[in-house]
Order: sequence, then C-alpha cells, then structure tokens
Amino acid sequence: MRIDLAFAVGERDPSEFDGKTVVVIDVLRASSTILTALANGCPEVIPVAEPGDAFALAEKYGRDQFLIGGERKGLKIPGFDLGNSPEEYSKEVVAGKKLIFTTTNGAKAFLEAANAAEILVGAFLNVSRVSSYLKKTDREIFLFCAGKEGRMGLEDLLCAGMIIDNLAFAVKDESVELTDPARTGMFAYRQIAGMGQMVVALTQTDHGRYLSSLGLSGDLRYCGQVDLLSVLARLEEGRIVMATEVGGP
Ligand code: 3SL
Repeated sequence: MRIDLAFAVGERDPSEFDGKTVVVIDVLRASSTILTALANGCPEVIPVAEPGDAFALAEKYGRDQFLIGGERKGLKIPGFDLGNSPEEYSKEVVAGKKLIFTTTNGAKAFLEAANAAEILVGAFLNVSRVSSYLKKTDREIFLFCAGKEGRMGLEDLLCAGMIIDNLAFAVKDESVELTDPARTGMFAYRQIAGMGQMVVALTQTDHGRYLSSLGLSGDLRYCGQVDLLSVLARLEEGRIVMATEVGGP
C-alpha cells in the first residue's frame, strides 16, 4: 500500500491524482459540511469553483430545484441560501434537496482531482469509516488536504495523519509505503494523539483562530468530533453522493 499526501490545493500537478483513490480533506469546513448535508438527507452535492458557476448552474436547471451553499472568507455569499457552517445543513433544511456548493479551497480540491480513479470525502467526522474503506483498496492512496490558499492547514494534516495511522496499524507498518509528506502527516497526528479532544487542536490552528474571530467557534466544536458520522461519500460524475461499496475495491 502506497500513500501520498498533498498539503494544499494547487500544490500538485493534477495528473498526479490520476488512477488513484483520492480523499479530499477539508476539516474546516467544506468536507465536514458536505458529509453533514449527505447524512441529513441531501441527495447530492455539486462542487463548483466560483459563486458565478453556482448561480449559472442553478438557473440552467431551475433555481427552485437546488439549494446553493458555501463561503468566501468564511462568510455566506450574498444570494446564497446557506453558508459553510455544517450545522446549518440540518435535516429540516437539506433533506431531499440537491445542493450546489462552492468554497475557497475544499470545493476546488474536488475539481482539481477530477481524473482520479475515485474521490472520497474525509474529515474527523467520518475518519474511521474512510479508513476502513481504504484498508481494502488495491490502488495507491492520495490524501488531498485542501489547506488554505495554497498553504498547509494543520487541521487537514492531522486528519490525514489519523487516517494514515489507522492504516499503518491495520496493514502492518512495513507494508505501508509512505511518501515524506504522508509520513509528516502521520508524525504530526501521533504527536497530538492522546493529548485530549481534537477540538482543542483545532482551536490552535490558523484557520480555527480565524473562524473563532468570526464568531464561528461552534463549528470547531462540531468539526472536531471524531466519528460522529458513519458516512462514506464519493464524487460520481461531478456529484458527491453517499457511496455504496459497489464500484469500490
Ligand atoms: O476553504 C474552504 O473550502 C472552506 O472550507 C473554508 S471556511 O472554513 O469555510 O472558511
């Protein structure tokens, strides 16, 4: 089993994802929001790059057919139905409603990795579910941390590191080939594992501090919950949907 890791959107040539099982990780907050929406009955999430793309797509297929959600600078975009706080995506709001979604980094990661063999959604919320799925794959694994505007985000690295740690335990350390970035993620996670709740680590990250400054520290508490949702989500033909194991390894 070979595992690589990208620290941020834009860091790798997109061809590096080809043929691999990619996990897009944006703990704060795109991955956490997508997983929550799906868990609460949203049938599909369509990631798009820009707010203009979201409006154009909604107009094309009927504005009343979709919710439009996402953020810029952490805040809801004017004209959108929802921002990027996962707890906005409750059953009452999203059940049965398709979602068009754009965020600064996370949504773009799905588009950048579009030619991968398979693209999954990873966050602390579903870390065990993703890890157990990955244990069964024969493909190379690529943990794609969304980061922040081209730079590493510690929250994503820790989540990727936790997945790698799970895999290394399950598969026997010697048969797991880790690239240097992947090993860095594992070491970072092992350094903080057992030091208390994940939310504490999230409050110390750059982006966690930024969200707190916007009054969004509740999102850190939510996104720091390990294994809250046993959800496996996969990008299929441009839409992120709940994955059945069919089509996987
Ligand atoms: O960059 C992103 O994709 C967002 O998840 C960032 S934020 O937490 O909504 O600011």
